[in-house]
Amino acid sequence: MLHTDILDLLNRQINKEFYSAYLYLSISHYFNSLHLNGFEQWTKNQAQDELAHGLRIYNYMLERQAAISFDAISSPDRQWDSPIDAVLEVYNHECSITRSIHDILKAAREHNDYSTEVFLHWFVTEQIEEESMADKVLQKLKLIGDNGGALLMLDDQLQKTPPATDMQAF
Ligand code: OFO
Repeated sequence: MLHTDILDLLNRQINKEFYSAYLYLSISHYFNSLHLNGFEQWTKNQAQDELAHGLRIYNYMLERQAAISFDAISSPDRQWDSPIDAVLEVYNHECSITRSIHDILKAAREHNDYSTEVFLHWFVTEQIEEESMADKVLQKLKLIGDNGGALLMLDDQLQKTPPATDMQAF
């Protein structure tokens, strides 16, 4: 039986993961409007990954016979001033998700919930990757500045990024 603190945090995390999917999809839509199809594909793949993250927690909670709540998912922004602003939002968002995962891990430790602690290890590792990828794109955009040709080259590179694989587990 999950402690009520853990139950609440995991339910909130499902909501955050689905919000993340919404956010990535909204950013993907923004990139579509700019005809930056590599950025569009990258963020669409990320949206799929986020759905898989939410489902991963959902399945864990089912296994633990925990009560699952389905709270409303907030609307993400729909417009950004520039590609760099959109990617900065991705990066900041991933950092906030990392903090959120760490908070659940901390609570699991406080309540001696070893199962949840082990379950969360996958997410801790995943967040390193998510932050790092967003940061790499962000740093490249900073270097690119107003150089349209270089932006198209990065777009092309992102087009070749392999699709999300997390979803395959479900
Ligand atoms: Fe679920 O990792 Fe991004 O937000």
